[in-house]
Amino acid sequence: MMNPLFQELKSLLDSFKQSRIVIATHEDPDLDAIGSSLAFHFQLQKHGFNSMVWSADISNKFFHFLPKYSCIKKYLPHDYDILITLDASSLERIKKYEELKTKDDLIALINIDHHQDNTQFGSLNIYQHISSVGELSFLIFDAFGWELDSDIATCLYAAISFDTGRFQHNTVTAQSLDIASKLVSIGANPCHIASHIYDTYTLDTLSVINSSLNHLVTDFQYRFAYTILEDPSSRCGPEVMDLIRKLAGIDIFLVIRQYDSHMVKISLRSKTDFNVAQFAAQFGGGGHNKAAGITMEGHVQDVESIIIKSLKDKIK
Ligand SMILES: [Mn+2]
Repeated sequence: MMNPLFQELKSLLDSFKQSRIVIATHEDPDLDAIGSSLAFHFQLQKHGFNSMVWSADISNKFFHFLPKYSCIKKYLPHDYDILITLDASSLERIKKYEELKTKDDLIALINIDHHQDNTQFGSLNIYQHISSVGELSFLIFDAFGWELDSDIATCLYAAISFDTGRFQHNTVTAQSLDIASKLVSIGANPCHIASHIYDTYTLDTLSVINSSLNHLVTDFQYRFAYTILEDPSSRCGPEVMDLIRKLAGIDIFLVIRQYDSHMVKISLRSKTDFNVAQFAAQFGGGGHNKAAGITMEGHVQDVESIIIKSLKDKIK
């Protein structure tokens, strides 16, 4: 028997075959966000729907390996009937969400996500505690009997492998690997995809990493470590986090990054039961137990003292 929420989505789509569908995802979208959005778009088109992917701030040039990547639109169409959000824990997480039609003006707002702090903002909410929206999308397509092609498989594989840190995070299950294996047999190329995701450093990237390592602060008593990226033009937060979290004897990692002249972004990772999403929530942030983020106004130095003091209080 089909999962009742999947069934509800299927019935809804079947009842509104002529509807115009917009697919949206969170700001500063990652590969789970974009890969899942494209996969949904391709499936909807194959099944006769009028769909499009909208992202007001799509910019990452490393996503170009994704099939038909350039079909993503930066501008919302004048009108549409159904909104599908993917990988967004709240509507506010979507860049320019103010421009979106509200639930009441739509046939449906379908919220598909895997963040534990999802606010259930949709008229239909499909949440699963699962590795990625890529994995969840596979389950939905599978339940619908919607066959995958190699483009869709590539998008979903990229989404899953990215959100699991190359199948290393504790969210990886036998099911994740089973799905990844199926995606590869349909045409996803793990080597090709991994190389496009990870072999992308420039000399600038290496220089930012170098300086962030030089400024690494470690506290082996409280078992946390962090570094600061002061230059807003350096967009290497994930690369720096990837590296510092390999440090043994530390459980909690932070990258505090000046995002623009007045905004700071903080990434948090935990290797223990310390819940970084809960910690982030007190500063208006959120995410998962082991990976979360905070956005705060101010300068990195001010934010640093507030966050680190609060972190130490919490760990105590
Ligand atoms: Mn995700």
